[in-house]
Amino acid sequence: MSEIKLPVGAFPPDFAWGAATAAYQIEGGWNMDGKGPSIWDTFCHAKGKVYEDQTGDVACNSYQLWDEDLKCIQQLGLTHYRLSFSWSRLLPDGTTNCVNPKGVMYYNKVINDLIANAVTPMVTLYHFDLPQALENHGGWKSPDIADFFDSYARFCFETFGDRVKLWITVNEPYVCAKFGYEDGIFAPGLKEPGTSVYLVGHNMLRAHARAWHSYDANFRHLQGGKVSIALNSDWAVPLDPASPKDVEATARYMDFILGWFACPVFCTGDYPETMKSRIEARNLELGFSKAPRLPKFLEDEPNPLGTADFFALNYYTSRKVKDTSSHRSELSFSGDQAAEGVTDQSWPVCGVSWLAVVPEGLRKLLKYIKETYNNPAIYITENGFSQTGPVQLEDIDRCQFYQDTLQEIAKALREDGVDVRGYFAWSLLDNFEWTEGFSVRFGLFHVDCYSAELKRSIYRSVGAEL
Ligand code: GBH
Repeated sequence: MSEIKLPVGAFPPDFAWGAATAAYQIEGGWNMDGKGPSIWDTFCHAKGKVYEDQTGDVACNSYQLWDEDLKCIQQLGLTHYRLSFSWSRLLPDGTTNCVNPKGVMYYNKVINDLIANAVTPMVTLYHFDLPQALENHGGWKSPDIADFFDSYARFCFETFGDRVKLWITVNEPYVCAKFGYEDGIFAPGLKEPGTSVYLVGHNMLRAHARAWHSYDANFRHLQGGKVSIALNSDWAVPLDPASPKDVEATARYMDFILGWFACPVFCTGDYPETMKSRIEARNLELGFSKAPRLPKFLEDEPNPLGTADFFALNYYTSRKVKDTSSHRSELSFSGDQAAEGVTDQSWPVCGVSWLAVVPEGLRKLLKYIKETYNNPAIYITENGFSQTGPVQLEDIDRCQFYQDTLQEIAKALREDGVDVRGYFAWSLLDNFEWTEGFSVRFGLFHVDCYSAELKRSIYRSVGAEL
C-alpha cells in the first residue's frame, strides 16, 4: 500500500497483508453457467429492499473479470486475498447431489492464479448467500442446516483444500441472524423479533462446529490448514463511566454481539451468563413460555468449544453504551440486550451514518480479545472506510484512516503483546454494499458499477500515481 506509511519494524515479516471481498458483492453472473439462486438474488429481485432496487446480478462482474481483480491484487503487492465462495455456484441446490463443474472451474482458476502470484487465499464458505433451495427447506432456522453446511464444507475441503489453507466457515453470524431474522433488512428479510435471531445464531454455531470437526478429523493431517469463524464486533465503552448501570450495560452490549459466538467457541462451550440470565428474566417479565428462546447445545453433537484455529475479527466502529434496562419494550433482541450504543460527537463519520471512525477502538478491542478469549492468534479479517456521494479518487481521509489504524495495530502488537497475524482491508473493490447497493463505496479500487466496462481505478489512499 504505497501511500500509506507502515510504522517501521512494527510488523513481523510474515504478517499477512490482504484485502477482502464476498461473492455476492462482487461476482455478478447470478444465473450464469449453472449457478443456482441464493437468498440475496431473491431478496434483491423482490424490489423495495435495496437502495434504488439495485441488485448483485452483475455487481463488479468478477465472475468474468477475475483477471482484472488479480491485476489489482498484484498492483497492491498483497500477500493475502480473502474471497468467499458462492455456495449455490458450486452446489446449485445447496446439496452435494449435484455439483456445478463450471463453478468448480471458476474457483480453481482464482485459487491457482493467486498461488502462482504468491498470494495466499483465505476462503469464506458462507458470506450471507444461502442457496434458495435450502431456504425453501427452512434455511438457517431448520436444524438440518448443520448437516447441509457440513457436506458443503467437506466438499470444499476435498476439492480446494490441497491449496487453500485458511478457511472461514461463516462470516458474521451476528449480522446474518440480527439483520436477516430480527430486523429483516438483510435476506431472507424476516422480522421475528426476539426468537429466530437466537435459533439462527445457534444453528450457525452448530454448522460451524460440525465443519471444524470434519476438517479436524478428515483433512487437517493431510492438508495442514486452519479453520475459524469470522466475528464482527464494535468496541464499546460506558456512556457515563461513573454509572455502574452503564458499565454493566457495556459488558452486556459486548456479550450480545461478540460473546454470543466467542464465548461458546473460545471460553466455555456455552452462551455468556449475561445472555442466559437476561433472556430468562425477560421471559418471566413478558410471560413468554413457549420453546426456549436461547437454545441449548446438546450432548450428542459436536460442541463449539475449541472449534477455531485462530480468532477472525471484523472491526468497523465503536459505541458509547447506556443502560436501557428500565425501558419498556416488547419481545426483542434489543430488549434482551438492554443496552443502547450511541456515537460520540467527537468521532468523525465516514460515508454511512453507522460508521464512526475510531481506530483506537480497534487496539482496545484487540486487547480485550486477548484478555477475554485466552490470547488467541488474531487475523483482522475486515476493516474499512466508506465513501458516499460523488466519487473521489483523491480519498485523503481514507488514507489517514488506514495510517491511523495501522498505528493502532502496531501498538497492539508491540505494547499490548496481542498476537495479531494479519490485516485484511474491506474491500479490494467498490462493490454491492447490501441494502445500500452501490451508493456506499469501501474499495481500495473504484469500480463504476453503473457503467458497462466496470473498469477498476485505484484510489489515492493506496496508489501513488494519481
Ligand atoms: C461487514 O459487516 C460485511 O461483512 C461486509 O459484507 C460489508 O460489506 C461490510 O461490513 C461493510 O458494511 O444500517 O445502521 O442498520 C459489518 C457489519 C452490518 C455493520 C450492517 C453495519 C448496518 C447498520 N455491518 N450494519 S445500520
